[in-house]
Amino acid sequence: MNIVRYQVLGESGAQVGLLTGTEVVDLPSVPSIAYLWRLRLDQLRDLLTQTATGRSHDVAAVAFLAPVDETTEVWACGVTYEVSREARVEESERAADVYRLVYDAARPELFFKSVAWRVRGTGESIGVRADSEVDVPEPELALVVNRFGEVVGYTVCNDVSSRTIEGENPLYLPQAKVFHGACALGPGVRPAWEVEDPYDLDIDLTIERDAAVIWHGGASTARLHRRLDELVEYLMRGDAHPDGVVLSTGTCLVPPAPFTLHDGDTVRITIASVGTLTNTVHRGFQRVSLT
Ligand code: DO4
Ligand code: MG
Repeated sequence: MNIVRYQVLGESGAQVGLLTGTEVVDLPSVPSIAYLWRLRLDQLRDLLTQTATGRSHDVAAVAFLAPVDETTEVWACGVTYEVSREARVEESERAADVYRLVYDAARPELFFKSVAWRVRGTGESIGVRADSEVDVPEPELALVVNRFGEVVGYTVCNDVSSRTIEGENPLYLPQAKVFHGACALGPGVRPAWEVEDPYDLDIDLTIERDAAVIWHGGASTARLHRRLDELVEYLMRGDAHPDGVVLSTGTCLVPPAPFTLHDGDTVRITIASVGTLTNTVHRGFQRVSLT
């Protein structure tokens, strides 16, 4: 079962429901997905198993939206896998030590990634900056954390990043990480109680160009250098997240330079037991209509 945000094709407005197999069922009493992250874990579990459901739809009749809304923010962790540490050391000649140091430091690297309205869902485009030459997807397991700091679910995050800008100076990190189309989440949220072991999930990244696979890699959350509860604890210790928060746990796959994403590439990330997030790349600023 996945908790999903979606729009029924031909209708307006986002809805929250449950995806099982190829069927999506409305949760008419749930006004937003953030509403669920204001509940305690046991209350959420009761609600999802006992609440009355509404209309059902075939997946072909809905468009999935990013599973984040209202004031829920997306945060991310950095350099939580050896692969990420080595990639940053290699790209940043003058400041390589900061990445070596943070990998072993008690305090993890955490950074703000996105407000809800900017996040792209599966099937939507992701962006790469026009002023960057080397741009990569970062496939990551993301934790959905409720307002009480409990992990209530898991989703897939693409922490799209500019290696050009990040490699120039670590102080440019916000520009390398936060821009139009830089964050995608989805397709839904797998409840925490359905994921047996979050430290043993295969992560698979496939990038296609002109209908051919041009990069493919696989890894596992077993290589995570930190505990998930430790990452959540650092995120919650200095701040409140009244609508819950999504915390992406860092990348274990970085396509090596000179690989860069091109306009029109398709990026597919699959995390076992969680789902598959698929997005097409758009280079440069693409205006969105704000409603
Ligand atoms: O330190 C820069 C960001 C690292 C990151 O996003 C990652 O390791 O996934
Ligand atoms: Mg990352």
